[in-house]
Amino acid sequence: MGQLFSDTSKNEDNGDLVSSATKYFMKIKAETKIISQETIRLIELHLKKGNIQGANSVIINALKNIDKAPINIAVTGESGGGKSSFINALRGVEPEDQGAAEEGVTETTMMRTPYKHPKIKSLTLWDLPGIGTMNFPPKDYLEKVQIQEYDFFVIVSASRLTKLELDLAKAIIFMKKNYYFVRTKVDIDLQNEKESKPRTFDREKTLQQIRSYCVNTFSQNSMDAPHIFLISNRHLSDYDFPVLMDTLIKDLPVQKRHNLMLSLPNITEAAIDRKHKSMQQYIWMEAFKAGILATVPVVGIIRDDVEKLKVKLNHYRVLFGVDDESVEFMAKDSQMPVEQLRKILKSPYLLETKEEETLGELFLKYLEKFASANGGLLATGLYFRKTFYLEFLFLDTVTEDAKVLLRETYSKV
Ligand SMILES: Nc1nc2c(ncn2[C@@H]2O[C@H](COP(=O)(O)OP(=O)(O)OP(=O)(O)O)[C@@H](O)[C@H]2O)c(=O)[nH]1
Ligand SMILES: [Mg+2]
Repeated sequence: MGQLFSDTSKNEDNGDLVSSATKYFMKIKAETKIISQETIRLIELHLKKGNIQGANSVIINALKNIDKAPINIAVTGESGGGKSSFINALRGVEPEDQGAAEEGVTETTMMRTPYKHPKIKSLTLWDLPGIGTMNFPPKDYLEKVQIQEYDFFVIVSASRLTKLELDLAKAIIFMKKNYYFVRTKVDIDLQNEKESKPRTFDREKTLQQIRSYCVNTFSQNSMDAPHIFLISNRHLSDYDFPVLMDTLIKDLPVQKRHNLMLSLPNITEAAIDRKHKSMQQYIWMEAFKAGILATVPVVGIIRDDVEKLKVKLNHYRVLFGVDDESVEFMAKDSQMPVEQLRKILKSPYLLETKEEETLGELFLKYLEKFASANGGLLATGLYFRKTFYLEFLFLDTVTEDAKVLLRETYSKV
C-alpha cells in the first residue's frame, strides 16, 4: 500500500507540541473539560521544558484517573415517587428490561439496591429506601445508607414534600454532601390540570405553580430553596431533565465528568454533542500520548490495526447507542421497521471495503475528507498515529448517526 502521506512532523519539535496542546484545550469550554486546568498547565510546562516523558506520564495518569474514578449516585424519596423510574431513565433501560430497577405501584424498594450502568461500569445508581419507610431520624438514616459512598443525592418527590424529606436535605448539607431536588410526574400534573380547566389551562403557569410550591415549602422550613428540577420520567427531553444533566456534569469533579457524560441517554442533540466533545478529548489525549513517544513513523495500516479499529468502532457505536441491538430496540419502541432505521446510518458500513479497494485506499479517502472538513490534518507538527484520525472519523460518524436516529424516532415515541 506504500506510504500514505509523508511525515513532515518532527517529534522533537516541542514548540509545536506545546502549541497543539494549548490550542486544543483552549477551545474547550471549562464546564465540558475532562481534565483540570492544572493538569493542562502541567502538560504544557513539561513540553515547554522538552520533558516529553514528564508530559506523557501526566497524560497517562489523567486517563487512568478518568477510567477508574467511580461515580455513585444515591436516589431517595417518598414511596412511589418515581425513584426506580428515574434510575431506569439514567441507565437508559426500560422497566421490563433485565436488570431494570423495579417500577410499580406497591412499595418495592425496601433496601438500598445498586444498579450498575449497562455501558459505563464505573457508574452505580443506588436505589435507597425512602426516609419515611425507615423510621430513623435523618442523621441515622444517612449513616445506615452509607452517606460517604455517594457523590451526591437526588431527592425525588411526586407530590407534597414532607418534613422528613426537608430534614433529610438539611442533614445532607450538614454532612457536606450535595443533593438535587427532582419533582417527578409533572406530565400527570399538567394532564390533570388540562382536564379540570380545559379553557384556562396554561402549561407554563402550571409548571410555575409547582415550582413555587416547592420553593415555598423549603422557605417555610427555614431553608434556602435549592434548584428545583421538574421532570417526567416518561418524557425525558421535555421539562428540566436536560438542565439537570448539565448541572450534574458541571458540579462533578473534573475527572468524573467523562464517564457521566457518556452514560447519559441521547435525549437531545445537545446531549449527543456533549458526549462527542468528551470522547474527542479522550481520544485526543490517547493520540497525544501515543504520538509524543512515537519515534518510528507508522506507515500505512497493518492487519493488527484493522482488528483494533473494528473493536473501537463497535465500542463507539455502543456508547452512542447506534449499535445493532440499540437500533433494533429503538425500532420496536417507535414501532418502525428496523430496516428503515438501519438504512439511514453510516457507522455500520465504515470499515467495509469494496472488493477492488484496500483498507489503505479507503483510509486515504477518509483522511482527505477529514482534512477538508477540519482545515487540514489535526495539530500540524504533532505526529499522530494515523489510526487516530480514523478514530476521530468513527466518533464523528456515530455522533451523526445518533442525531439522525433521534430525529427519525423523536416524533414516534
Ligand atoms: N406519568 C408518569 N409516571 C411515572 C413517572 N415516574 C414514575 N411513574 C410511574 O409511577 C409508578 C411508581 O414509580 P416507581 O419508579 O416505581 O417509584 P418508586 O419511587 O421507585 O417506588 P417504590 O420503589 O415503591 O418506593 C410507576 O408506575 C411508574 O411507571 C413520571 O414522571 N410520569
Ligand atoms: Mg422503586
